[in-house]
Amino acid sequence: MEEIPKSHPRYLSLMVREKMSQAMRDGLVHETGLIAHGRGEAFDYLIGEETIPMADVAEKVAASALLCAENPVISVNGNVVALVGEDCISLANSIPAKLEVNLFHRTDRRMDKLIKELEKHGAEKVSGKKGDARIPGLNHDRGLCDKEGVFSADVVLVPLEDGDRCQALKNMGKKVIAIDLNPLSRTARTASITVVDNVMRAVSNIENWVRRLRNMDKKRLEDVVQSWDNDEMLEDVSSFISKRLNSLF
Ligand code: PTJ
Repeated sequence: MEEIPKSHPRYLSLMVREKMSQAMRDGLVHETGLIAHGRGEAFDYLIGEETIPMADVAEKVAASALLCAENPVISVNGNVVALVGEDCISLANSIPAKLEVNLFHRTDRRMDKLIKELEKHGAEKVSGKKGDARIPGLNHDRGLCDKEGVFSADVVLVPLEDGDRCQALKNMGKKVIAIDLNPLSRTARTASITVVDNVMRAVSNIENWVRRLRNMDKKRLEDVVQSWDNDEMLEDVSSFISKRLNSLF
């Protein structure tokens, strides 16, 4: 890795970029994943690089939905494994939920590498390799998933999803929780619950909520999920960003 002086004002962000570019050289992250990361950085800048109140509430609702689920699955791709693979394993264990690798740019080689990477960090069972089911309406490889994993899930957490797959999963009747820093993306607008936060903060914060809510009455958790208005939250995020920008100039 390139030497980055700790005194650099953007030290953390530069370290994350180094991590992503190394993960690309290792074959975990697809090269276009770096572009997606840059877009994420830009939106993170706009919200102030911290978990905003609307995201914290969405993380609470996401935790409630995951705790109420019969068959929850966390679907991960290259960027997510590179940035927060360990956090995803920890969250999956705490719910408990299944972990599945689903790729936009799917090759056997990347599937193997990503599954191995998660296993190296302690994941016991990672699905996705079989690809014995297909999400209806998605002809491309990104429609492939495991019958016992994403295909049969009732609630799917998809950090960094693409809009088409998010819609297709919803068409299957699933509750989709997306983590996406871009509140304008199709994914953000399509998901049942959108967390407008960086996966590097969001996944561990969802787990904090899981721990806090674990013993709450299931009916109350279901009420929290039922009363969630995703469109209203997205409007609040957009006015938060406008006000923040106006206050800076
Ligand atoms: O590993 P693969 O083959 O599945 O490919 C993954 C990528 C990311 C390349 C693929 O899913 C893709 O092209 O994604 P998009 O459509 O560019 O969407 C990425 C979205 O994630 C954008 O809306 C970004 O703003 C957002 N994003 C990027 N980094 C983060 C993020 N959201 C939360 N946290 C981040 N760190």
